[in-house]
Amino acid sequence: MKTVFSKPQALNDAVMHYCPGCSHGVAHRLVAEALDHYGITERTVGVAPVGCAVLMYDYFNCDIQEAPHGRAPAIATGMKRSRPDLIIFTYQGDGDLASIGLSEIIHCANRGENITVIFINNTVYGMTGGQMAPTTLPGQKTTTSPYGRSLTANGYPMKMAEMLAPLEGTSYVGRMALDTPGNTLKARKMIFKAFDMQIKGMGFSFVELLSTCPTNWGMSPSQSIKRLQDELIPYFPLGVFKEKEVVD
Ligand SMILES: Cc1ncc(C[n+]2csc(CCOP(=O)(O)OP(=O)(O)O)c2C)c(N)n1
Ligand code: SF4
Repeated sequence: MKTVFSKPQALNDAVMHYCPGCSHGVAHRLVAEALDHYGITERTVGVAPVGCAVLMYDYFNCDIQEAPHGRAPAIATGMKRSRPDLIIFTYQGDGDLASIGLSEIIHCANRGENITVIFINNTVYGMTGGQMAPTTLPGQKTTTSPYGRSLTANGYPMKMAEMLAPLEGTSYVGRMALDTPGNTLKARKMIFKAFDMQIKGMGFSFVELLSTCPTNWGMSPSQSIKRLQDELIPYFPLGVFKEKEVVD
């Protein structure tokens, strides 16, 4: 019988701990498909965040290194500089990357470190109970903004892809949503491209994935997809913000 669909080889058979309807599992799969596609699992090291994906070492068949909160880009920098033959990616949430780790990610991108960053933007701190994140939308109620995010008190949501794209060190910057099959395939293409940039030595590549957190949004999985489409996508435009021309 011909196999038409299977689990990527870069993922093992462990049952994931993510909540029903959470995007982390889909994002893991897309990264694993990229590792399979380029045949790089054996020489890839992922850097895990502090956040719900802290346990990602349980799921990937490549090596995974844990990083303190927000410090994945610094750890990844050290690994890539000492072992440039390895493929290094970080996988970070919005609390991890855009709050405590904001300085790390900006300097890493600006230095043009030849690594790939997968950024999960679900507009909250998921693991710790749904606190306001830098990406929380105006008026969004969270456990630390019970009356809704106030622009006067809390400022504007961070648009990380738009912030990183103008930096000279970045080779590829894109944002996609994990809502429909069509957008998920576009996200897959972006993730493949980001790894391809690293393989070709083009410097820092970044893919932001608009994601769901049904548990902390207080919604069902299907309501969460609708919120992603109605509220997140209009605020965080989808697309490729930068793609450097590959030079041999
Ligand atoms: C130095 C430090 N500060 C705070 C924490 C607590 N903490 C653990 S996970 C987390 C938030 C993670 O949220 P996010 O990065 O958005 O990832 P998600 O869980 O939504 O995937 C925080 C604040 C910590 N572990 N270490
Ligand atoms: S708390 Fe949110 S981000 Fe964490 S596993 Fe559950 S749905 Fe996913």
